[in-house]
Amino acid sequence: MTSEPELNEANVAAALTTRRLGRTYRYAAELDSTNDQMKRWAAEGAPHGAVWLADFQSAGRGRLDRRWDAPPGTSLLLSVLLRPTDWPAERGAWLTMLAGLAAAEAVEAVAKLPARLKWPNDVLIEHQGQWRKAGGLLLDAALDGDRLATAILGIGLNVNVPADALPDFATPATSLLAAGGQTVSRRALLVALLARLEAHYEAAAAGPSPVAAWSARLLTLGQAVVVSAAGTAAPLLGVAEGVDEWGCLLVRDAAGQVHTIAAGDVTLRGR
Ligand code: BT5
Repeated sequence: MTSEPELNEANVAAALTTRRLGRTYRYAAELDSTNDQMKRWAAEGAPHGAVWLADFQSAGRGRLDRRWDAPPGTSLLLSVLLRPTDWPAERGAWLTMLAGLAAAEAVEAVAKLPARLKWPNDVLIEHQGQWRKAGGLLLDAALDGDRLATAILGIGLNVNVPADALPDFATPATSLLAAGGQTVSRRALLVALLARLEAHYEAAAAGPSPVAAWSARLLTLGQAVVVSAAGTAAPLLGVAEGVDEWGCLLVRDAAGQVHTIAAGDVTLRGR
């Protein structure tokens, strides 16, 4: 007898506490990429708050055509469709912040492990004294003129990935199991994640920017960093001094000049 999937439609519907997020829900044991499937579903009219979740992705994506790899049945791999009402395009950056906050809060509430964020889209958990990557966020936004039409928020979190199955990435990886030593309920984590995301989204839709709460969780700030930004030839060395309203990283170089980085990768120096 095969056991019933923990994250199938019926099991998730019975546990959800949200008003809209996850109320329309699709589960797949395996697919290519939840973000890619969600794009198709959005084009077919999926409503605000729809969630597509998979137990395994054969072509999970990071930014810039990088891969997101997770062994079957160990992780949270999902995409949330948001259809913001009258949001200016620049606010797209807020959505990655909201997802980062929600993911960190859900990890802390359910797994009881401290969580931080690394600019722009990593979720970090402390593992043997080192902050390691336990999750990543991928925003695919579509515009209608100068307004956001749809935003697909891809969220990958390493939950019960055994330590010896963690891939060897440039940024050291961990999972909640590897860091905390205990199996974590993926359903409880999903329910908490969607509840936090809904609360943050509704608060942001009503006005205030999430940037202060987000930057308070950013491990990157105050650190010496090396930034590889899209479109720049040489990496930038400096100190990450802060973020602006739209989530751009402000890096002061040795000559005292402040650079505003909209997209790129950051390595914390000396780590
Ligand atoms: C990200 O990209 O971190 C965004 C990852 C988003 C994944 C979710 S899963 C559900 C949804 N559907 C998708 O197809 N994607 C989203 P980036 O910052 O570019 O980081 C990618 C890099 O992270 C890779 O090049 C690897 O070095 C590393 N990596 C890949 N898988 C990882 C994992 N499971 N844990 C930690 N690091 C990983």
